[in-house]
Amino acid sequence: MPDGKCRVVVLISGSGTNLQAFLDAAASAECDYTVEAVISNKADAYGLTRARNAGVATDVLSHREFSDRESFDQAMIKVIDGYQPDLVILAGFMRILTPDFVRHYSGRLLNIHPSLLPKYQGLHTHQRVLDAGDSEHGATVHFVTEELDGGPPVLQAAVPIESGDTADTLSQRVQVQEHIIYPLAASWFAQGRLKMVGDRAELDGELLPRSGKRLD
Ligand code: NHR
Ligand code: GAR
Repeated sequence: MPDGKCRVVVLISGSGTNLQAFLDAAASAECDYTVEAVISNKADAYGLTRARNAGVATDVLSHREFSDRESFDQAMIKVIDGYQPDLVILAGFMRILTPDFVRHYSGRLLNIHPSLLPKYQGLHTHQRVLDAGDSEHGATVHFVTEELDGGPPVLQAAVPIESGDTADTLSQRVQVQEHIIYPLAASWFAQGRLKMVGDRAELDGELLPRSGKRLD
């Protein structure tokens, strides 16, 4: 990054609407990052089509072709590092990553999780929020550490829960926010303003709250 733009590699497993938000942002000349490659563990992920349409390199690495998580992750590291990324983005990437992988990219690995962390770590967050009768929900961008969904939060946005919401309507409302906060957090990183310091995120030299900065 000292010279030129921040090089981003995006990992996906599915439809890639968050990936699309990055591709759209990176298409602007003022953007501080470039999407160098999109890597999927699923050959039929629609996000691969989004990448090809944007002229971005793609790779598919199926976890099914590896005997264990360690060998899959080591193969991923080889492919990812071929693009010399400054930042690696998980965008609906659905495989838990090994400690070795996470350490290799420590401080330059971000995820977006569909809940107001630290609430609702893990899967099926929208249904769990409805079952609990909460009045708000949201999404959180966080640095990835060995602790699943437990790395330092950076930025979160909340949405109200409305009567009649289903997991589907709620997930659509949350995704609108995801597409705003994720490219924003990446641009902070690309500008050198966002860092992981120990178990906290730091923006412009100041520690962020333990649940990250809240976008209103
Ligand atoms: N890896 C580490 N080490 N730490 C995190 O915080 C991670 C991670 C890998 C992915 C995304 C995460 C989410 O935002 C993420 C964060 C998948 C699972 C999961 O259980 C859990 C959390 C997340 C993503 N995956 C199953 C597995 O066995 C497979 C599920 C499937 O294929 O549908 O890997 O929620
Ligand atoms: C996003 O809503 C993201 O928060 C969530 O998957 C969706 C991916 O959508 N991530 C997880 O649930 C991780 N376990 P996308 O492929 O359209 O960006």
